[in-house]
Amino acid sequence: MYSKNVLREIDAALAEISPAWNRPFDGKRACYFSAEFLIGRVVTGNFYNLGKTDCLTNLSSELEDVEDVALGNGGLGRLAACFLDSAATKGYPLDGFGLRYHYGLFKQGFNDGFQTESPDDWLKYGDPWSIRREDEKLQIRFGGQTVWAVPYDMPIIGYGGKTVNTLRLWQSEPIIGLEFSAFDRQDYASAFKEQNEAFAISATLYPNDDTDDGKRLRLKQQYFFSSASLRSLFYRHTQSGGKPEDFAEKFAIQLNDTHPTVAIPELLRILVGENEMDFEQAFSVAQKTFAFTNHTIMEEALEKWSTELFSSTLPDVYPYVVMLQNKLRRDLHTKGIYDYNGYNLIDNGRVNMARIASYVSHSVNGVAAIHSEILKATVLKPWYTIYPERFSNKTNGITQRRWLGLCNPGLSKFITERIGGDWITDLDELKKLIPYADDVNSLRQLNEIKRENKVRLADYVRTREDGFTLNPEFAFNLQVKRLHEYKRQFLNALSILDIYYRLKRGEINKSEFSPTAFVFGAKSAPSYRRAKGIIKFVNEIARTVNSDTDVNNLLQILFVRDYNVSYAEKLIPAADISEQISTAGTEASGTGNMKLMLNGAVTLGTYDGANIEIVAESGEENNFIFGARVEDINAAASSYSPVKIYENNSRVRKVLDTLIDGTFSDGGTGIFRELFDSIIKGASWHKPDQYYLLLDFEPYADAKLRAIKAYPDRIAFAHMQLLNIANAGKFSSDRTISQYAEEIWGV
Ligand code: 26V
Repeated sequence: MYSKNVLREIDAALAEISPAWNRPFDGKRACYFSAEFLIGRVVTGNFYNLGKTDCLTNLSSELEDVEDVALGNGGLGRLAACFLDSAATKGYPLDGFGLRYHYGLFKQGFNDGFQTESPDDWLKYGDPWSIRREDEKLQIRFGGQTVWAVPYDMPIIGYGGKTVNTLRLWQSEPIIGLEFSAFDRQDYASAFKEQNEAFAISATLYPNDDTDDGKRLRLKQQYFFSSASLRSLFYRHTQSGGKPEDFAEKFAIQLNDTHPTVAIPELLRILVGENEMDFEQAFSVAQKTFAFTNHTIMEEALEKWSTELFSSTLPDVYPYVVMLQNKLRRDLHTKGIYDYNGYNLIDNGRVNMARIASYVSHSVNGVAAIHSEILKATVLKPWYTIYPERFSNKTNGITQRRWLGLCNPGLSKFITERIGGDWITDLDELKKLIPYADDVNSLRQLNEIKRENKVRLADYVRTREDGFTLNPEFAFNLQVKRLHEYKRQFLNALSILDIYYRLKRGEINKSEFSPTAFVFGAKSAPSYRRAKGIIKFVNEIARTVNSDTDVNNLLQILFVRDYNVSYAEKLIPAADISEQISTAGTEASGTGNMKLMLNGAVTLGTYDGANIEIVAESGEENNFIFGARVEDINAAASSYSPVKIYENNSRVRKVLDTLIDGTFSDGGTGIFRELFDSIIKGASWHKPDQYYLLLDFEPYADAKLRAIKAYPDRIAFAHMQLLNIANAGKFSSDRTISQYAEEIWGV
């Protein structure tokens, strides 16, 4: 909800930025095509960037009532939002293009510890930042269906307000004229059916970020926004006198994962089919236009569409996929390659989107150093073999405006008092904090700021989590991210249970153990059974431990409800320990790890994704790194036997058995037995313990205890925390976006 005061300030802000937003620009622009933008509260970010910090303080409680814009699932969508902020701040001409979902990511509730979902009706109280551009709407055709694509433009305001870029989100609407005939015939059923089918295209964000379910509606969404975006750019280009063959000189298009990759054959269709360009030239224009970022190596998430589905949904586009496939074979022949394995764009009756993107782009990148190497060595190896010059790494980043300036005013002030305020637009400035890591007064102050953030969080949690009272004297251990087996929240849960039983058995001395609150935040895809089982398991452990007076002066466990960007802004500034425990080689980068580092949490993590670069910057001695590396896992794989570990390790047995011995109840769903089996037995579609929880169990438990035992030396711990903050400069998305702009887009 927007209060009158907030709306008045928004109007003032819109008036203030209007000249910058409408300023004509005729250089090259970069375009970020993304199915997701996970922005959070637009109003707070804009007030911050416009320097309206007085509004942020004076209207803070009214701003709490404003809905998040949650048009994304997790890391990929949030990265898109950080990039927009950074580009506008650095003055790069970068616009975002995506879908205006009527419902964003579902809101999460709990019922008896199980996740429930309800719709995110974010438009209920209006969308004061967006402008509907009625005059720029377009018709989009799918086989037999035609719908309107109506653009809504949102200003993206850089810090200081000098550059204002645009986020253009497309909304689908029925073409009413077509349906009047049905009404005339009094054929209401078919008239409404057409209407609903048109609205359906942009109605909801798909909440799974784990499996490619190959649904027709999702392909329609992808084509809908990709085609509309491309055509609006092409129209702008030719209207201002540009020639079709010069398109790539005016626009660089970054494909955020494969979701917008259908833009590639669509551009070929526009150039060849509508502008009579020859195919080879069109290919060259497309290749100069597009660049591709991969965000996951998880096989299940790599998009492949059945040719039947693709060609029936997009009959005008499919022929260009076939033409690409034919050209690819010719290209391979000139290179002397006749084995198409790993290359076929249409493979086994399926259109492989990552291959199309790798073929028709001039740039392919991963999102952290290790991930980019894994891409070259595995998933995209054939493409790296023939086009090595295309491949590069662009380590992710986060915007320090939202993830420090806005969410942690106490720490921001601490920093600015010591090194000035230039870090807001130049995060490498934080290095100047290094000397303060040995200044006891500063470290005491840092601890005091953490404490205040914990108190603030505890107040918030009390109102949001049915009176649950976090103890701000505890160390706060945080694992916040989407729920996935590869991220291993289950391992975290098992390790907490292990600590609990060892405390009770006296194996861990209570007087040596420092009180710790374990906080989880995560949404599971609604159809992801095991992930939902893990949520229930954590909630069951929490109920037992929190009510056990033997230990509840030492342990607290909380799974927060409906973790989202705004909740993250409260949780992250209060964290001491950042759990980043994915199986080595599975987390492409992670970006929550960077937010936590920047807010002074030490990393308890594996050698995976950007964790590797994080500890390279801040020092292994200032973090708690453990477990198998990618090479270790590859070496262990063939002989790995979780059953043996289970049989030989009584601690492992004790905690795993709670799933099947009645210690905890899964409400008769059988999901706890399934979780147990996923480790011990496997299933038809996976090996037992495919994410190597038991392999890392002991090293993890040890590292965790070391971190917990380090906490009571508050000065030594704050020293590590301050060195994490001081060395976080690399992880600004300002750095990342400059690399994209200079090394890929040429803007
Ligand atoms: C995947 C899929 C698969 C098909 C069905 C719909 C759907 C929707 C979203 C996704 C996203 C998966 C990719 C993703 O979010 N990757 C994350 O990207 C972050 C930013 O680069 C990175 O930090 C995380 O490590 C990575 O998991």
